[in-house]
Amino acid sequence: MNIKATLMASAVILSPVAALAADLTIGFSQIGSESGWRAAETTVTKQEAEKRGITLKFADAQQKQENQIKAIRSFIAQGVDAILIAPVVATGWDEVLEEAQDAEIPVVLLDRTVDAPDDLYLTAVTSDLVHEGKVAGEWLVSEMGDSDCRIVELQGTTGSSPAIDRKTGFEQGIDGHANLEIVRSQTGDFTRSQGKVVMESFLKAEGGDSICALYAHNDDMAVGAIQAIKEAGLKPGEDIKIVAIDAVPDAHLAIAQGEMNATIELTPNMAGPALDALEAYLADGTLPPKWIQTESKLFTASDDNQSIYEMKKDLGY
Ligand code: GYE
Repeated sequence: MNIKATLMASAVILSPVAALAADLTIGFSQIGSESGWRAAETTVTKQEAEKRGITLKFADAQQKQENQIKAIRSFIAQGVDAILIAPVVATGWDEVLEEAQDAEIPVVLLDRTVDAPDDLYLTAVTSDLVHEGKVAGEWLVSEMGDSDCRIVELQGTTGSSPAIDRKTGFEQGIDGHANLEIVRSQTGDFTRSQGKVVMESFLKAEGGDSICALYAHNDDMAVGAIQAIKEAGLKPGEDIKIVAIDAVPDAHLAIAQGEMNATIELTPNMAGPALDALEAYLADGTLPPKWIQTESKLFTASDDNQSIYEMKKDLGY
């Protein structure tokens, strides 16, 4: 039903944007549920759509790009009004984004970016992924001073923009401090289980006593690594310093318990800014900036992590 018919039929006169939102159908191609943060993003996205009266068609790709591409093509065939994509990896999107463009369906990227011309999407709602890594590196520099520190790194999903950018940023953060050295770096695919397995291999290869710090591209891998460190008879947060990213509830709990040292917050609410931009664009063609940046905040033991944990634990992580 077109907007005018909707307005004429409705007894209550809505604002144009509210009326528009009440009639929108949006497809959301979500990566999967590899981490607590991703689960929270899904929860919040569904809440933000419901708040606006938007019909959300949700597709879980189980971490596979081919499933995302299939879902996007299905959304196009259904004639949705817009498409949200959290792209699992950075490459391989040009063709399907061109198909959405040809169908005049605007696309908004959530939490990750793609290596494609930016005229193929309306905007990207993400944090500054390089900055997050740099903040983590600079925190470790401040923590270690002139002491030598052999670092192991758990990378995110290979080929994803957060894995690429958070690595780059961390290296920038420790640049110029020769006493800090990354001695092992491997993907844990953003999951707790893989974080534990890879940390076990690091401990076996290096020997627990020679590892000073862990930098994990997300908290879930860090939480898995904490288990491995404990099982090796070491004290996480003391024998091995741990810094990660997301600020999920369990990271705040681990910091409160002295088993982790720092995390950088990533808001799970990328959908709010995304849907605001889409509603404005669909209402009157307002073009948003190509990048809508979300905040990044460092949390350490000096914060009231127990209270933050209590506040965050029921938010859908
Ligand atoms: O840090 C992690 C999730 O794409 C930035 O993906 C996001 C990352 C987030 O698996 O928990």
